[in-house]
Amino acid sequence: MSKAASPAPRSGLVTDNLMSLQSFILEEEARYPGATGEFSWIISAISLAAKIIAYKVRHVRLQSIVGSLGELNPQGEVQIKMDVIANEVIMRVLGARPSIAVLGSEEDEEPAILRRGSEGGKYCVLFDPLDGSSNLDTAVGVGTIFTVLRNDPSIPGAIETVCQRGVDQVAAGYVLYGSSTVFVLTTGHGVHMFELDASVGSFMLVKRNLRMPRANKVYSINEAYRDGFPAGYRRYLDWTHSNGYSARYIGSMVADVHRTLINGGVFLYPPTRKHAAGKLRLLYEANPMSLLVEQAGGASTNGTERTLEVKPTELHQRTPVVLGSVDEVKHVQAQFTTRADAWP
Ligand code: AHM
Ligand code: MG
Repeated sequence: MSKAASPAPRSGLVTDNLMSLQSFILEEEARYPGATGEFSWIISAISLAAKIIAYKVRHVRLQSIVGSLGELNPQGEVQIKMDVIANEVIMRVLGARPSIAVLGSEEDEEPAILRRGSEGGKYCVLFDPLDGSSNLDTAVGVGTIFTVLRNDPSIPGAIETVCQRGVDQVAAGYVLYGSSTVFVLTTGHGVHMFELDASVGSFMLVKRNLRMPRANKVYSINEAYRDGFPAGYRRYLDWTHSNGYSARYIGSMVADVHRTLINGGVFLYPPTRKHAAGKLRLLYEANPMSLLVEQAGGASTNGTERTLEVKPTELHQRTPVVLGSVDEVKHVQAQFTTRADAWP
């Protein structure tokens, strides 16, 4: 049904016809004559994985599957069992899609080559299967973050293939497993939000073209690390304290960025004593979130450069993160006059 033929919305309740993520992607794809549908299959696979993970996260305590396996991931952190399960679910669901060339995960040291370009591998997917999983013990929201990249068949190595700048992402998004399960997606034409309706088993569109507020006096940072932040971040915090700001920090990036997208404000993970280049990963955490934030009208920087323009050199590369409402990011940047203000 065309939009013009839609029934008139009842005031404040219905903003659009009911639409599932599946139909939304098909509609998007129809805008590109000659599209083969392969891209839609990837998003559909991610949404299937998200439904499986959402179910498992919800039952995590009942089934007593939270707990350390005692293994270390490539960053030297103890893996939590639910991370492994989420990773496995995404690998298996995406691995079955014939257009996927390379899969890269926070949980695996090396990206996995599934198909060469000559075998039909057109896309690469990088993801953090369960970000913030250490929060599962306390029932805090956790999430999956993903990015879809093109596979350049002329590049032989998997790492070189996936080390693409954020501006070249084909699509990016996250799934928040919170009080509801929310799927937020961009294919470079705005940001769209879906919620899992468990009764029909589908993600339903709840917000098309989400725009984030231009300003909101809220900052989100682990202030306990303050003494180890570069000078510009410390000055910024002093400035917020005398300018009527509030602090909100969950410690789960997907949940913190989701709140920032909806309410506005700024989310920061600066360089610290422990992590001189910041803790968060450029390719599958900062880049997808930066594309979403920019597509919603916000901004994202690593302190000296627009995050989406940084040329990565490694799959698990870390980066400082400052993202959120345009005016709030500017207030942070106003404190960076020399490089040493932003980097140790
Ligand atoms: P993880 O990938 O090990 O789960 O760590 C990433 C998480 C982010 O979700 C969150 O923004 C950050 O770590 C919180 O770190 P900290 O506890 O140092 O504030
Ligand atoms: Mg993570």
